[in-house]
Amino acid sequence: MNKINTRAKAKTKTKMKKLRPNQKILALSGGVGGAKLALGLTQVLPPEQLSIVINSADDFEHLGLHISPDIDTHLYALSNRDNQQLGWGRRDETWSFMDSIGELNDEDWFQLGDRDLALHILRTQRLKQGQNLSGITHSFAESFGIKHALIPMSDDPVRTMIKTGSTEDQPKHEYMPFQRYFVQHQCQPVVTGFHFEGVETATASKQFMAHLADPALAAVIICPSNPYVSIDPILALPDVRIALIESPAKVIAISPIVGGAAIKGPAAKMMKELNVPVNPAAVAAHYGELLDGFVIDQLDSTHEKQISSTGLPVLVTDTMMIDIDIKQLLAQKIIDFALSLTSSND
Ligand code: FO1
Repeated sequence: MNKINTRAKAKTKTKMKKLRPNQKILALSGGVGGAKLALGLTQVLPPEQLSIVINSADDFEHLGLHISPDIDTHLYALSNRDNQQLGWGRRDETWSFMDSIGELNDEDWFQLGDRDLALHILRTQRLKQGQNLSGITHSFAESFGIKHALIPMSDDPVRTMIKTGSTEDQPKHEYMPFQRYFVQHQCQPVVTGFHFEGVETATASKQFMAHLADPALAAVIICPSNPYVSIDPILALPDVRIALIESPAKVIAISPIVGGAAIKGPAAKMMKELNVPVNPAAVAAHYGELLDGFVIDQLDSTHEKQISSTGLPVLVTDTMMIDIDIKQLLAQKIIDFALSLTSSND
């Protein structure tokens, strides 16, 4: 090959930066959408290079049990135990416990499967014994053969409360606990705001803050979870937002809104009710100065200009994680995108 061709070839071949062995990545995740990308990331990065921080503000006490839905969704998704139809709970589940709860006319609006029950009972028992959510989650992950660190955002109680507006058939609720909104009322109430009870006095978990302070941290990936009720509780913890802004690590978010809708859950409905345009640009604006890069689906390529004109680099790609290969491919593209943003001497 003559000189010119070699030079031309060199120019076109974009220099793909590889994650150096000592560099680390932290994912911030919430419900189902987040867990899908988290799974893809675990297929691409070894445990020593990827940890996952999970929203714990969906937690609640129910039938005397401490339930941690987003943590459990990740425990199941990352150990191939998840119920792919429901998006939550376990596959091959049975519901004898719930049948008995129904027979006894007690609260059966929140479905607890017989297999799923074990996590809630053991978590409640261990919390009573003085263990914290981080330690309990670590031991569950180990028992399920999960090698990557699953880190609750906080070991202190933080509870997402939904502020609902009043409509003709719905009296004005000041605040409704998240699971009542999401499950009992099937996300029907009109949302006018959010409150993360306890977040001001909570602290981010030790492992979470240690990762944010780690000079080896190269990127923070905000997974495509609901910005309001899955990611904002994490960002609302004291010192988290400032740590992210000051960290040299590149902060990348993936839009959970594709083609004017959320893949799963109430994000789009909430945006409509909050008079926020239901598009990726509005999600990027929601995260604001925190971001170094933003990933949108090719369906929304028309929004690329609007976002990049604010100075925010945009990656347009296929973000519909329909199977494990796409999850893995998307994970790799996001990592490459994050590394492409680091200046050459990083
Ligand atoms: N979601 C539902 O829509 N209905 C349920 O009955 C339900 C039960 C449930 C039990 C355990 C668990 O870990 C999650 C469960 N979820 C249920 C999902 C849960 O409400 C959501 O995953 C999160 O809180 C939102 O991300």
